[in-house]
Amino acid sequence: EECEMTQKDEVIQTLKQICEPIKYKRTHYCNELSEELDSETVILYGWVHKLRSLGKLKFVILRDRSGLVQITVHKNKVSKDVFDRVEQLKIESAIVVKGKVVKNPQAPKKFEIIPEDIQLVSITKSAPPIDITEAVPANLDTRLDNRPLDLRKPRISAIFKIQSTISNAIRQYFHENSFIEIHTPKIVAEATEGGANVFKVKYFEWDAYLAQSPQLYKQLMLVAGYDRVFEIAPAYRAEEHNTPRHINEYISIDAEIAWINSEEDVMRILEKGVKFAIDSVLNKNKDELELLGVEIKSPSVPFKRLKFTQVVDMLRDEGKELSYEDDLDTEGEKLLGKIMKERFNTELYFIKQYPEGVRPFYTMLDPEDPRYTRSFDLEFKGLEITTGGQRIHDYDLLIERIKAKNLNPKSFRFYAEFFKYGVPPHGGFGLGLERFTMKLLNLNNIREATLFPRTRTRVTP
Ligand code: AMO
Repeated sequence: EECEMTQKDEVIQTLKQICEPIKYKRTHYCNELSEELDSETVILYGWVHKLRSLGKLKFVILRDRSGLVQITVHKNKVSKDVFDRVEQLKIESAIVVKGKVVKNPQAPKKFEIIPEDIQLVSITKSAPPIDITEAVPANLDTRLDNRPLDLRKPRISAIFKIQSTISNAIRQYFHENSFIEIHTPKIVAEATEGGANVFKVKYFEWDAYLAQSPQLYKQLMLVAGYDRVFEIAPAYRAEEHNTPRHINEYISIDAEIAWINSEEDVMRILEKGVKFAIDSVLNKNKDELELLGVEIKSPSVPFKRLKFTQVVDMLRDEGKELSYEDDLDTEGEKLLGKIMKERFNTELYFIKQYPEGVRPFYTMLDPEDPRYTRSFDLEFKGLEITTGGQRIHDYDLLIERIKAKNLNPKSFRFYAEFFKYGVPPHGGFGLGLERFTMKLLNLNNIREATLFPRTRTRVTP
């Protein structure tokens, strides 16, 4: 019994240690400090980025999500307690520092922190498998195996701060333009973008799929009379191939707009939204862009528009063999990106009027020439980042097109049925958040723009 008692005491003791309250309230983030705060006492929360010991003099570089700061620990200028604790520190431990800002022209930022108290909140239990300071480089696979640590790197977190600005800006843009935010099901009964890359899921006694796009449901919301809707949510694609541009789960920024006259009405809304997002990054993420060494320019609207057939001709002139019926391949897209940059000094441009054969059943045919469609892609530096177009809103034409694509109208009854009841002409687009981020920041792999990428060979972490 006595033994049980002491065991319980030990557990309580350990728990109390683990749950020890944080002693002070944070006053600043690292990037809010400057030499102007000289002799002020501040409290910082963060991680031990670097440690350097010169015997009686030790340096701790503290990192929080905003940046780095130097803590200088002279044996003679701090309490014995503080010095002892600094001796116990290990790289990447989580600590609280209470200290004084002191001007010092020799310190990296012209000031340093002289600590009065240091609380060891969580000491690292083993050396991190990757180097957060990036002095020792790691390959992408190793980095992704250790993604929560990789994301601690200032340069990597800069990417996701910028991504946050992008999705925020786009959400704001939609709200300011009278869009209603919607949330559509991700477990669905049919493939919308062609059956090849759809994930099947067992749904009780039926087969279902993970949504490749909110396509049919965003359209149904216009059938329902909501006029302008948007959704920012995951979409799933069972891409078999590991490419630098594909992931199996991506964030799709979708919009759908009613009462349009053609796909041009959709393109105008899209290009202004893209410009607004880029301008927001320019305004809000100067530090992050500098850290990444990326220079971006505010694009001017309208973006250049190219007809699909015109693109084929341009690429043929460069010696590429292409037909007017097939989609562009990656190489063609890249070549076009180069041409657009060289000849027109533009990185964002539309390709419109794709051939009927390469677009899904719901795409409106071009009344001028039904071999082509009222559809478009938005290209950014030689990569498609958005697809969109006008949709079919006429019931009979919709059924005809479902059949023409060798699909079964019965399977799409849950959708097509409601086109019998007064549907305005409409269109929309789907913009891939990761591809947009990747191209904006000149990243060479879409995984760099995805927090926890899902790929052919990876479902963890
Ligand atoms: P689409 O299939 O072209 O169109 O997809 C639209 C955009 O989504 C992004 N995307 C991807 N990003 C990363 N990995 C993938 N595997 C992946 N697949 C697609 C791209 C692409 O441009 N329903 C239509 C959109 C519409 O017409 O509204 C659709 O889904 O950035």
